[in-house]
Amino acid sequence: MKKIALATLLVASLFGADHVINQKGKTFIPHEVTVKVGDTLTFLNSDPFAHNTYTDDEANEFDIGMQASGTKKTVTIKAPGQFSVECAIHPNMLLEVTAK
Ligand SMILES: [Cu+2]
Repeated sequence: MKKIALATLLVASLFGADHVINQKGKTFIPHEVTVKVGDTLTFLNSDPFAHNTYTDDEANEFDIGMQASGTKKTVTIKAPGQFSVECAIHPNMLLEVTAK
């Protein structure tokens, strides 16, 4: 499974753009992003505590789990649409994604 995930990541990095979303002060920076299918979102945690970023969007569903301070996690955009990304720990955090 790890090899498949790595291969997916490599393909995405070859053909899609990466968009870095910082998490700082319990805020996604930027708080909205427009991407293409195949692009990646890299979530950087610049806060001194954990976040748990996820979306319930059916086509692009992901839950990166507990993300420690100072770490990065990357997800790939799989389908077009508009959806919200939230944090399971901090309900006021909101990122609006438009995927084309
Ligand atoms: Cu959070």
